[in-house]
Amino acid sequence: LSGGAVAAVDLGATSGRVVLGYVGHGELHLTDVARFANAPVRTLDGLHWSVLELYRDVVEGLAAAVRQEPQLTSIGIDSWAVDYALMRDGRMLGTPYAYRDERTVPAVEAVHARVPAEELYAMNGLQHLPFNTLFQLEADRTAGMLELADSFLLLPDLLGYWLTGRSVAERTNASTTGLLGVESGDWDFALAERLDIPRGIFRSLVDAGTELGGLAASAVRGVGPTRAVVTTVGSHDTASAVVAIPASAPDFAYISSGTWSLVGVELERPVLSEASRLAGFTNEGGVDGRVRYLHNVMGLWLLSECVRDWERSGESISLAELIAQAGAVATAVPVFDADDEIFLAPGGMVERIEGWFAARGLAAPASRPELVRSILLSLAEAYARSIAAARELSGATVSHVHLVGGGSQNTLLCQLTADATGLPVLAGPVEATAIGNVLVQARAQGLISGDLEALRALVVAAFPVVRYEPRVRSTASA
Ligand code: ADP
Ligand code: LRH
Repeated sequence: LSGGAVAAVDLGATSGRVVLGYVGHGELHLTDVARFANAPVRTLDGLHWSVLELYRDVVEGLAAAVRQEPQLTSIGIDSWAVDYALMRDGRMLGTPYAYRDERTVPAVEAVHARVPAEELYAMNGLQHLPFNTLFQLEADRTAGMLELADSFLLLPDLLGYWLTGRSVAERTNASTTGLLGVESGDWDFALAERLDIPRGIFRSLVDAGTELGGLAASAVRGVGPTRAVVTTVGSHDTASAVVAIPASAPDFAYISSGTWSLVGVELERPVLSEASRLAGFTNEGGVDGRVRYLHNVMGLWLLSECVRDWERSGESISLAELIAQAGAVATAVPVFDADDEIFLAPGGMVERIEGWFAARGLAAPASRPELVRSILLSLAEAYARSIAAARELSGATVSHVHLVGGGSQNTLLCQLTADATGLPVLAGPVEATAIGNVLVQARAQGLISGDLEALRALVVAAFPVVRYEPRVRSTASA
């Protein structure tokens, strides 16, 4: 094992980054190379991702990485799940939709009419989310777009294709499509046939840690000459985040807290019971064949959309100040169901939260600090419910909670989570996703070795966590 440098491209629904990771000789060290904003664009036909802009940002970020580290060995890409581009003869057909687009509303009904939700869960093990890829493909099918396509590529696979010319389907992210057999880990062609999705559009599956090859000439023009190869990682961002949980014992629950909050446990085998389906638990594919048994909680999206509302009216908002003010609220605040699907679409979040209370004849939070506290408390309670359900449904033992991602910087959220779960919360690292991305490609390239526990031991040593103990609950702390 020689040690060396790799680049992680991590695209979140609100921002993307390119990070250099130095790995080897027992060390793990990350430095930021580029950060860029990401937001969907609404056009006449719906909500889309600006993927060309993302690709340009990625190429510019990689160019900076190669300048900084000419000996760069490898590049790995992860992003949010489920979204894809339709392709024909190597060309992208139209601009990919963003998962919050509402075109899947009729598609959900159409899919369930062919394959009832219970049956679907037995096959794919996924929490029902209206944007799971199979519903989006149904919307494309009825729009006549699917018949034009010869393949579909999830977004990290699309970027990997543009960089190398090789088109594959990385397995962790493929598990979020709803078209991967939960037991087999392979495309479920029988299910696809029932949904009239042509077999030919599925690319070959590869595991995280597969070398795709060097950069295509078109990519070298932007990145510059490099010997680095593109290596698949847990290309579903949550899969990469779970790799980098700084766990030194197996009895943990995790919360990957960013735009979404993904709350659950790691298992060796899926849980496919009816109770699990009804509780909204997903069995996503993890790196090294682990199962990410988790529930999608609406996440800090609730807060960032409120901030967007306030900023739209010309105010400039400091997140740190908002959190400090919410922390100083001494009276009890009301909580709402952070899981309610009414919060999925963008825009008008303050009004929608107030509307949630009004629809139930309840008083909404009376001031902005109270609203922010209410959001964080509602999230903490949703986390606690999900962790309790994960334990009960899977039989997993949980003695503490790891909270990673951007949300781990929110000290109030971390404390409220400890209080609501009654468990110690270990917060950090903030960049767990990029770290997991770095570790998996570094292992594939022979810079490090070992199972997930060995990789996590490196994270434990390199990224100290902040510990929050549960406080005894009182009205004033609610
Ligand atoms: P994603 O990968 O989904 O884009 P991140 O893991 O980057 O999400 O987390 C983004 C979230 O982290 C933001 O919505 C914000 O609420 C939170 N966050 C970012 N910076 C801070 C900070 N300094 N203090 C508290 N919260 C923060
Ligand atoms: C988090 C995430 C999550 C998916 C959602 C679409 O970024 O990948 O795991 O459910 O985005």
